[in-house]
Amino acid sequence: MRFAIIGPPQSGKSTLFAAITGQQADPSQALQEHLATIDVPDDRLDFLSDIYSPKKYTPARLEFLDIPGASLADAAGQAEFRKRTQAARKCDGLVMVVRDFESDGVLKYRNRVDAKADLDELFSELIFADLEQVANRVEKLEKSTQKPSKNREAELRELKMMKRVQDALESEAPVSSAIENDDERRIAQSFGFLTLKPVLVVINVGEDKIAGDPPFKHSHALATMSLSAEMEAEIAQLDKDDRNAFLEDLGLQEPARAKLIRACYDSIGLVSFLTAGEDEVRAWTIRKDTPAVEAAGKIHSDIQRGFIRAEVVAFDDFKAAGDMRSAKTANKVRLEPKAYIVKDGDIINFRFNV
Ligand SMILES: Nc1nc2c(ncn2[C@@H]2O[C@H](COP(=O)(O)OP(=O)(O)OP(=O)(O)O)[C@@H](O)[C@H]2O)c(=O)[nH]1
Ligand SMILES: [Mg+2]
Repeated sequence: MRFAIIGPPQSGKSTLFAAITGQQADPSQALQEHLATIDVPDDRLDFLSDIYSPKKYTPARLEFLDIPGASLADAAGQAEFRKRTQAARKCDGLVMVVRDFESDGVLKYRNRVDAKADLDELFSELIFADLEQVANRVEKLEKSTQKPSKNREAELRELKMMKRVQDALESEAPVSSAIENDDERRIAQSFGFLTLKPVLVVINVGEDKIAGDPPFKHSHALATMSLSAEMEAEIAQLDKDDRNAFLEDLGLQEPARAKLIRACYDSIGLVSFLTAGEDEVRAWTIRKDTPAVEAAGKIHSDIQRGFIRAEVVAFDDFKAAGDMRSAKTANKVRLEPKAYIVKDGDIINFRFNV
């Protein structure tokens, strides 16, 4: 699962990328895309790890792609933006970064610092880009459905949907607002529409403003966070003890990066179930509402095939009990059938027989 980091030039995207990945930004590579795989921070996994001291520790993972900005102020910049944003079409979600910090050393996009206006402009641009693509598709389908063919029925259905999508975009609503069912979602996804993807907005604020609520929200965004990318990048460079001391000084519980990464994970409908033992403590990524028998298949097809029962304890119950034996004594460990819907944070031991 991959998230694209997009936004106007010099808004702090690469700085945020450095904070997320813990890598140092390399100014000589500022004009390039960067891709990195990161561990999803998970306190539950850390707790289990302290108990089991496993040989292997395997958290859930996400990928982030840092895309350089392009000015939307003129046609050449817009064309460049379209070109650069192609890579985002293959991503599962978007992180939009806009600048809300003052700094004389950083070139001002459009000669101003106006995060809200930058965000509106960016959303409009994504809508235009999708609209262009939809219009092409509609034109093509209108032609092809004139003639009889074996795909005609399916094409007529798609045309109907694409026209609905076009109407939505023309009234500045995102593609996601025009999708009516899973089939349509699959079709729309295959086109990589940008405004179909979940969006998280990051308002890159000055260090004096990190504590407050975000100064504004956008109706198309799933979540909005304000943070200081520069400070987050510095925090990411500290070792664990220094980091905790630093956060405590600021009155923060955790770095904003952890919250952002988890929000990304949630936004695409993913949850984790956990397995724990001396060999490995591990988070497994599944879609929300996945039945136990399918979750078992994530680990191994044999476990899915020979599924008998899932031994499940919710993480919070496990934590309250302190260990597996106490959780069992307290009747917190349940035996669940194939159809049981796995919850985020379930610790599972699958019983199977092949
Ligand atoms: N004061 C301050 N400066 C920042 C912050 N975030 C980034 N900067 C600075 O702003 C400049 C641009 O940051 P980048 O992260 O390279 O911005 P970008 O969005 O990747 O820029 P492009 O890739 O060119 O579009 C750098 O000099 C950063 O050090 C911040 O939170 N506060
Ligand atoms: Mg950059």
